[in-house]
Amino acid sequence: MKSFATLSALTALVAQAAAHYTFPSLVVGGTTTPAWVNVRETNNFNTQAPVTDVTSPDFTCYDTQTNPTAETITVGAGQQLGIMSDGTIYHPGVVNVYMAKAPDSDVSSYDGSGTNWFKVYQISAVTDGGTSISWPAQNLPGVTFTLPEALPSGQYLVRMEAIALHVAQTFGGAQFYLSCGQINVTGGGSGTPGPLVAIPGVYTGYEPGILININYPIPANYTQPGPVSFDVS
Ligand SMILES: *[C@@H]1O[C@H](CO)[C@@H](O)[C@H](O)[C@H]1NC(C)=O
Ligand SMILES: *[C@@H]1O[C@H](CO)[C@@H](O)[C@H](O)[C@H]1NC(C)=O
Ligand SMILES: [Cu+2]
Repeated sequence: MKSFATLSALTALVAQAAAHYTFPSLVVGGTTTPAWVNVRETNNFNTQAPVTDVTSPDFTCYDTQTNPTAETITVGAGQQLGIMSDGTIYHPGVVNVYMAKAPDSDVSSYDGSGTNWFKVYQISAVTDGGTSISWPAQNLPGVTFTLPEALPSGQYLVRMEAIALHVAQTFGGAQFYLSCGQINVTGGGSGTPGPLVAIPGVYTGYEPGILININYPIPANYTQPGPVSFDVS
């Protein structure tokens, strides 16, 4: 009896580990950085458990217990930046990447507070009026995007957010897998990034793209959570 219970617990753990993920690495100049060097170590670094409360202090960078120190890596504006998981983005859902410029220009001492965040990249759902819905981010190992050329030079937090929607039909059911990297943007432009939001604050949890039954009825359309991306033009 006892060993059966232990085995069940173990099986559940393994299934959970396979299903969850973290985002511990960046990709700069084609090289993937080691885990938790340029990304702040998150509370779930060994459980991979998601954040489900969009108002929690952990919704910013999920690092309230790890007290992390990360190194800042330099990337040119207009260059590609990747953010990699420790497996794949296993669950159906969508991705947002936000950035925030360190107010005192030193990102290592910036906790991400304030209305400083703007979106730079997203991967949404593909819908066709209710016959099917698909999730282009699902099963990707990570994401890669181009840093806007108009981005002013300086130090930024880069926050990866993968929203898993497989049990999002009840409030608090959406699972947020997130982490923050530290980058030093060089050769930047003179754009004014925006619209700016605070994190937490950007979502209530009641958005149609967060509180959603993705299975039935098949959603006819999908509204990506958060502001529009910073216009790179
Ligand atoms: C950011 O890049 C500038 C320009 O190359 C450099 O002078 C500075 O030391 C870098 N800062 C960090 C924290 O990497
Ligand atoms: C689909 O569009 C309607 C009308 O704009 C909107 O009310 C609804 O919230 C959208 N559904 C989703 C899942 O975004
Ligand atoms: Cu999972």
